[in-house]
Amino acid sequence: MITVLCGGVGAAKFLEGLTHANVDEEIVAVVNVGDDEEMYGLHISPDIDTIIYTLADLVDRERGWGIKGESYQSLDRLKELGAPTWFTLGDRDIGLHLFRRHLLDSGHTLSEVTAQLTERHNLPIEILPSTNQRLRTMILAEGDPDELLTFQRYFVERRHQPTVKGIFFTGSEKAKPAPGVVEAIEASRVVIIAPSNPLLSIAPILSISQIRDALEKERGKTVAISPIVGGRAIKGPADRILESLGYPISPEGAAKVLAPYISTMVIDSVDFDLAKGLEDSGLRVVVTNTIMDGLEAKIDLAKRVLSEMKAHS
Ligand code: FO1
Repeated sequence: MITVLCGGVGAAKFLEGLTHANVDEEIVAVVNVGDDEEMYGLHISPDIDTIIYTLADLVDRERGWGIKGESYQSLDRLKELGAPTWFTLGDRDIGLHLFRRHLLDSGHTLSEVTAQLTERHNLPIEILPSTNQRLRTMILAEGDPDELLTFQRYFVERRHQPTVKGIFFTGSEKAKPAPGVVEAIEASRVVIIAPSNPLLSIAPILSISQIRDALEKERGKTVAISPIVGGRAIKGPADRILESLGYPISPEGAAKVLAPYISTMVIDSVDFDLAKGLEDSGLRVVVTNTIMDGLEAKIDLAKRVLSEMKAHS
C-alpha cells in the first residue's frame, strides 16, 4: 500500500503519474479538507474534487480545477438575482455538488460520499478525506483592521493578495481522522507528501493529532516532494506565505514545516545546491526533475520517488 498526503492541483498531478506508473499496490490519497466551504447550501471540497476531476480526465487543465468545457448558466442566473458570485461553480460541477448535498443530507459521511464519487468515476485509488468532522483553514489577513477569512475568501475572493499574518485550523482539536486514514499510514510501505503547499494544504492534515502521531511514528518511510522550486511556488501563494510567516522560500522552508514527519525530501534539480544543507539537517535528499509538465514527467517523478524509497527500505 502507498499513502499520499494531498492538497489539490499539485497532488492531483502527482497521483496521475502514480496511477500510470504500473504500481501493483493499493494507492490511498488522504486529502486536505481545510479548504472546504459551504455556499448556497452546497458543500464544496475543492481538493477532493480536483483529484477526482484530474484522475477522471475531466479537469480543466488550464486552471487545474473545475471541469473542462464547463457552462455557467447557473452562475449567470445567480448574478441576475444579485447573489454573490465570486466563487466560480460551473453547471456540471453544481450537479456533483447537488449529489454530495443529497448524500450528506441522507446521513452519509464525507468519506462515504467521496467513496461513492470515486466509484462512479471508476478511479483506481481510494480517496479519503483527512477527517469527516468540520475542520477549516482560517487566514489572518493583514489589513486595517486585520481580518480573519475562510480559506476560499482569502484565496478566491481576495485573489490571495493580502499578506498572511497567521493560519489557524478551526475544529482541529476535536477532529478525528476519517476511517482508514491512520490504518493506511500504518500499513503503507511508503508515505508520500505530495508537492502541495506545506502551510496551507499539508498543515491542516497534520493539525489532526492522531494523524500527526501516526506520521511521527512512520517517519522513516515518509518522503516529501518540495513544492518550492528555484525560490518560487510551482502554483499559488506558497512562496509569499512562507516568506510572510518567516520561513525561507526554498525546499528548506518546506522542510522546516515537514521535518518531524519525513526522512526523505525530493527537491528539483535546479535546487541541487541546497541538498547539502538539507542533508546536514538530517534528511536524505533526492535531486530530480519535479516539474510535472506532461504525463511522462509525472510518471517519471512517481517512479523515481518509489524506487528511491524501495532502495532504502
Ligand atoms: N479557484 C479560483 O481561483 N477561483 C474560483 O472561482 C474557484 C472555484 C472553484 C470551484 C470548485 C472547486 O472545486 C475549486 C475551485 N477553485 C477556484 C479552486 C480552489 O479554490 C483552489 O484551487 C483550492 O482550494 C486550493 O487548493
